[in-house]
Amino acid sequence: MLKILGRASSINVQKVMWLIAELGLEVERVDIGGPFGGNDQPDYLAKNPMGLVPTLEDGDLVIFESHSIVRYIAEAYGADPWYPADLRRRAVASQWMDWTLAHLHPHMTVIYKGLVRTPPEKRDNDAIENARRQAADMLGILDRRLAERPYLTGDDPTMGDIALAPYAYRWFNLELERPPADNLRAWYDRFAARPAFRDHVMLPLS
Ligand SMILES: N[C@@H](CCC(=O)N[C@@H](CS)C(=O)NCC(=O)O)C(=O)O
Repeated sequence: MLKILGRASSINVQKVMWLIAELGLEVERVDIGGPFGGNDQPDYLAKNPMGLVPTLEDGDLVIFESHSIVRYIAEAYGADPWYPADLRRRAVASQWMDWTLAHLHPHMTVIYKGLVRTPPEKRDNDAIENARRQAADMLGILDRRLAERPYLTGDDPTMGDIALAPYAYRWFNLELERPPADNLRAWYDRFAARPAFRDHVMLPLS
């Protein structure tokens, strides 16, 4: 059985758990990180030297980095469309996964930590506003992409959407100014109707 080490409130754990649920796989998840701690312990650091979550254990295979875990599970246990059979669609899905970590995640982290985990009197409002503008620009790119197709690579969701859609949940549910993005909203609404997304991503923001 797959084992995921990481707290359910982590967006990177959520991506992995959402995919596992979509595939109907059995999994054991252990609360590590955040208020649960444990990620600074030698046994955890031996598995994930970054001391971050998630970590996947599948038999004697241990890997960290959420998008690598998503790619592995999608390929090892999934099938088309999550891990697209078509090489070109797979490359595009992979491209969006990398784009997410490089260009969206850093801004969303500043916004999320600022608005959810920092009391108002201690917030760096300039940093939050700067990150909001940059995230809005990135999500504008996504919105234009989604004008042409219902999901990132075409008519079906893939591992690329798994990596990205959890940020849309946060974006649309935090108190912040959002430029119009009808295609992004329609794409997000499609996931919000899926039980697996509701169970693993649409959790209270904490
Ligand atoms: N690039 C890594 C980032 C992992 C990461 O930053 N995880 C955060 C939670 S989203 C973490 O472990 N924070 C410390 C903690 O939870 O104690 C990945 O995608 O897995």
